Amino acid sequence: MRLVRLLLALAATLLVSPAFAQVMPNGPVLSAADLRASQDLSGQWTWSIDPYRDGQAGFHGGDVGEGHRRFDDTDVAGVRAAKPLALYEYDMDAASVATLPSSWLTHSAQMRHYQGLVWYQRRFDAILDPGKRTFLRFGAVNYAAEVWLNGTRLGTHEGGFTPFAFEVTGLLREKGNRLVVAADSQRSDRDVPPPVTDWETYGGITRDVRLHTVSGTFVDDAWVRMAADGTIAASVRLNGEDRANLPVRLAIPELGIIRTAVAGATGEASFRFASPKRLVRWSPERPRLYRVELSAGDDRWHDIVGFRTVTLRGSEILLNDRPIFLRGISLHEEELGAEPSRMVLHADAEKLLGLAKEGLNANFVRLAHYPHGEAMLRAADRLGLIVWSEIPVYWRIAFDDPQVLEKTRRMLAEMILRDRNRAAIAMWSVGNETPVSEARNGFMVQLANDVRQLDPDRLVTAALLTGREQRGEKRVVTISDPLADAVDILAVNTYFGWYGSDRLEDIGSLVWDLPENKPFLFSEFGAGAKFGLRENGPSPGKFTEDYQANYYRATLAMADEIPSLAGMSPWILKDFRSPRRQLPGVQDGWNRKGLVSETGERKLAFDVLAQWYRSKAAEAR
Ligand code: GCB
Repeated sequence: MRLVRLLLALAATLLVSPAFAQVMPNGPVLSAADLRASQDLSGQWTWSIDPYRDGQAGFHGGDVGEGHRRFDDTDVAGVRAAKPLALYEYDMDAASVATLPSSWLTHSAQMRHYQGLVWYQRRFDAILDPGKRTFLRFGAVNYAAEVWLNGTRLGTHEGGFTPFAFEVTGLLREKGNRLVVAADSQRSDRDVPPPVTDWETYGGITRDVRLHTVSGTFVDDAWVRMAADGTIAASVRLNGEDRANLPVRLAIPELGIIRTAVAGATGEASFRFASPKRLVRWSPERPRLYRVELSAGDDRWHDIVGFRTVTLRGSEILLNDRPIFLRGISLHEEELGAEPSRMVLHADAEKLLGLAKEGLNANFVRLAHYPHGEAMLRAADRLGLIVWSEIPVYWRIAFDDPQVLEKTRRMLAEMILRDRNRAAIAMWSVGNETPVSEARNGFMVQLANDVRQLDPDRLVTAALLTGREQRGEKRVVTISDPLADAVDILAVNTYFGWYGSDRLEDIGSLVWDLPENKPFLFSEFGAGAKFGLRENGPSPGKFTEDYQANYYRATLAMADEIPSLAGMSPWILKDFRSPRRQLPGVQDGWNRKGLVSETGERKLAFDVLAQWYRSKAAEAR
């Protein structure tokens, strides 16, 4: 028995030890894939629902090519013309057409609330390039995907917000390739996020699908950054048979930098050098970006990268060695408009982030509650917004299941590997409001350790849990979460005056008792308001713009009294779809805590926060 206990204890230490093997993406990384030349497979796809999932197995069995298997490379109309008795109960070539990427929610009225399996098919021609390798990369498929090309199964991916790729060299033909994707939005309590969240599940192929043709050996993973000590560093991993001992050249033309390193036996090369004097560091005021180029063999890679440091000094966050107060706002990945479809293209991202930056005087965004698309991260880099990026470890997930931990670690790695060249990102969050238990603590500490391994120059955070206690006359709020020890930045969501029975006039007297050695953020606070619902008078009711504005005034007054407060990201920029919010005439399927409505009209509280941020910005100058 003692031995068993000992072994269990050992297993537990291994589980949270940083030395424990990193979980990595299953396929290639394809860093900065969005800047590589590619064949864009966006556009017209056919789709077909499959609520009973029999398109996967096919229940007729029997003759090859007959039945239900929607991934088969079969010209159904052709076979039926030649064999009138052949039985098919699908024809992907003749199915309805939709323009991707986009969630299926807007494909037709019937799809608005569909959850389950949908088949998608894209036919395309390809240029075959002997000697080169081709990868099929998906920006995101929500929630799970299984993929076939010309009848060959390429594999699966789980997790609705991170990219994945398959090598398809040798599987393509010049004409009429048939790419089939089974996209399944159904989640169980073993999935991440769990089935119930406070946002819309936008099922489907929600980000770009592209074919990348690269040379036999190519730059797969390239991490270029300014390290915390101010030096410039790059870590490169080549993929391909000729990778060993291959020279890798790094250039930053605008800075006159050219360096060469030779890859080791497994294709890894690294660079580290002092930052040149004339380098302009990235900041919200001056979001300077540089083109960074790598070449290895025949491969040419580039990314557009900013250089800055993010460090801590006690309870202060330092950007480029200077304290910064994070004037933030949270947002979901949902475009402005009455019928969003999680189709956040560059213009949509710029509109949303422009509202934050220009409208609110923000310098920070919390991209909740999952990794947003590359368009959003690129826009944050360009516009100068510091980013909190997170994985959908939300509320209660199956913390005691090792397989859930494994897939969550993979999601975390996929997020970090995709985005670690984005200067905008200052911190990775490992979760939101997860209820404390032994299993959860170990799970979350493992994630925090993974972040430190994959990206030691950034900060780790999570939205933690608070507790409240009466100490004499004082009503005290504390952080009642053991995860506080494992993160660099303490953050909590607070809704006093919205949820619970506190009156707005009382929240100013709450005392926050916080550890002084770490910065503290309000990762959320907010109140619902329906745009246009006004109630002047001494005590406006909930869901009025007036109540929301008063709530912001009271919460900001409380914030003014917290010395270690290093920033905030109130909840939320824009009203967002949430199926659990159904108060008729007020919510109608929307979480109304936006500072603007779903179509962008500003509520009163927008100006309250904008003014407060304006004075914060003035103080900092
Ligand atoms: C929270 C959650 C967020 C919800 C929000 C709300 O604490 O983190 O996802 O949408 O509260 O509106 O209740």
